[in-house]
Amino acid sequence: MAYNLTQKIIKEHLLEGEMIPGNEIGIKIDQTLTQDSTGTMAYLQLEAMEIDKVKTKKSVAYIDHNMLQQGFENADDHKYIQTVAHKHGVYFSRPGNGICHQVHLERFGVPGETLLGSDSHTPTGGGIGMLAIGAGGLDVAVAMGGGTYYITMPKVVNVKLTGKLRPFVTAKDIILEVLRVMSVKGGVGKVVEYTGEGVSTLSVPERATITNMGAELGATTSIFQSDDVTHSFLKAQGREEVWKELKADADATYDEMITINLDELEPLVAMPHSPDNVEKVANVKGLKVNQVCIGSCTNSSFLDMMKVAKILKGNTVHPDVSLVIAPGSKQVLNMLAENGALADMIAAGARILESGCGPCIGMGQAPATDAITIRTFNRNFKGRCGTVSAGAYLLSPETAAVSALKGELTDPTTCKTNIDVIMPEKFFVNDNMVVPPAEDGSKVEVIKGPNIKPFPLNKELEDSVKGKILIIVEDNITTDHIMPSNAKLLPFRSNIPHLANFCLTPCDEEFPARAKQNGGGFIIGGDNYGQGSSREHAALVPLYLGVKAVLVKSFARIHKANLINSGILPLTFANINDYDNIELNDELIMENVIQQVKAGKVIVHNKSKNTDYELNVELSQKELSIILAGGRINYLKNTL
Ligand code: MIC
Ligand code: SF4
Repeated sequence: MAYNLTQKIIKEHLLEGEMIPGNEIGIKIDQTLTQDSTGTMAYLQLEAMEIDKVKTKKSVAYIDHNMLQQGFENADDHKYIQTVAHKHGVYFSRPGNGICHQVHLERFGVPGETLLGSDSHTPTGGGIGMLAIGAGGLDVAVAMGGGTYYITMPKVVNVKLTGKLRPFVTAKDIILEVLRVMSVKGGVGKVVEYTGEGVSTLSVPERATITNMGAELGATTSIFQSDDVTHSFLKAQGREEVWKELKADADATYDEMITINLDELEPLVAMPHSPDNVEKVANVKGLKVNQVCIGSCTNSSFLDMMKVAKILKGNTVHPDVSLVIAPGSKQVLNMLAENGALADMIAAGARILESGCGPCIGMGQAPATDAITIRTFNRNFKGRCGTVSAGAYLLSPETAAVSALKGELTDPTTCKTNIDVIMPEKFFVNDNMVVPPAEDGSKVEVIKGPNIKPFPLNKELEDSVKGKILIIVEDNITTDHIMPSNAKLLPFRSNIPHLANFCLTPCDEEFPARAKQNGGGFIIGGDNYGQGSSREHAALVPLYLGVKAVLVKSFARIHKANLINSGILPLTFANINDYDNIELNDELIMENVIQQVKAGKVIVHNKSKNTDYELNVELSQKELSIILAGGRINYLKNTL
């Protein structure tokens, strides 16, 4: 039988289930990664599971998100993660070493292995042929403990790349085109596998830009073959020995097919406020720009930075523009410093930021009121940059750099500079910012400062569930809406009670107070509810506020898994028109819940309107047990 690459890797890691799309499968996880903003919860959960030493081939804890030390909170989190990692067999990537996905690709990723990361952009690893999946912290903690990871066997979409990119048309434009075609919910339940002659024209960092931003499709992950290009990249990283060739069988089949002709692709831009709101740069050119941000896990490689430096060299950033640049890793920054490219950037007026997420997650550099900010990042949800009235546009480093000089959105293909960059035969390798775990963890003391509060635990599912509708939200609500993250809130990722005061406030300022007043209740949502980040805070905080069930038209994958792990019932309307017949403060009652949930359908009575709704309960057998137990931790305790 012929297999595509996704199926091959799944088959090699399959522990439970049948590889039929839609079926639940359990796979073995080889590697994990965490970052600091989701990591504290993941390690608190690892500790709660009483696991002494991780059982993966490699687990790495990165510090890259929560980097503005305005108070003791970040520093507390970092200290906790460093000590808990040291104790439990996890490598620790110190602040300054770079963004988790960039560093992992450079230093740790292995073609053909599975990687589970507590960050939605973990699929970056697909750029070197890993099956790399984003998940909530608890799922990652379970995987660190050697537990099986459960997913729905995905459909596989084949994106066939033909031709070759023209100068100034980039990998970012490829993924923006895929987003234009598939939309932010088009990838749910699917893996996107890239093939075709265009693949061999793309370097590993370019492939990683594409798989990284595949997260915005809602896809389980995205993947490229491991070939000569991958070999050269790993060789240049001094890691040739981990390379192996991997590709789909010649007669492999796919569930869907999209073809993109790279010869014809043009520079693209995602307009506010969604990554799939894609336009040609040529159609929006001339837009006055106030801020330009270059970096993030999508576009901060050595290759990207060199192209930017070449465009900036000998020029000056437009007087009305603030240009900030954050190289993705210490490796990248070091190489730019050594070859003079950093000096070119600084001379042109770029403001150099440390290697981390920075403005991408609103950690500083919030734009001015009503400002236009153009970014090489992957998300432009309203308010994510820190300024609700700002308009954020997503585009390539080339478009960003050319526009920073002009002061307006500019089609980069009009630029005459030669920006050819040859991939280095040897990257600068120095892993001195990675602390290996202790030989004997039993002697290591884990330090928990006062910012680190316990996480909430649910109770067994009750047979009668009632409460009020606390909020009704529209389609495509992101976890940035549910649990906003910015410079003010990110330091409190280990403090659920504090975060609770901000839950869903971008949609309704009154939500936290209403939830507290009513002792909890229900959330009503539209399609693709919970897209975006993997942060399980978007489930833990509603749990803390007493939310019992979330009733929506459809869910995004990771958020649904996080709700289940928290023991919150994820329900979908059998008849989506019912969504229109519900009002804020309506009182809902579900009786005989346990039996109904087991049967896969729940009748919800709306007491205020004296009407009934039918809701689907789409859970695997295992998820059902987790929901009945009141969440994953209770389930694990019961099964041990
Ligand atoms: C993001 O890009 O939204 C984040 C911040 O990296 C999140 C993780 C988090 O919320 O901490 C993600 O992508 O999962
Ligand atoms: Fe960090 Fe932004 Fe990447 Fe999330 S998307 S990991 S915040 S750089």
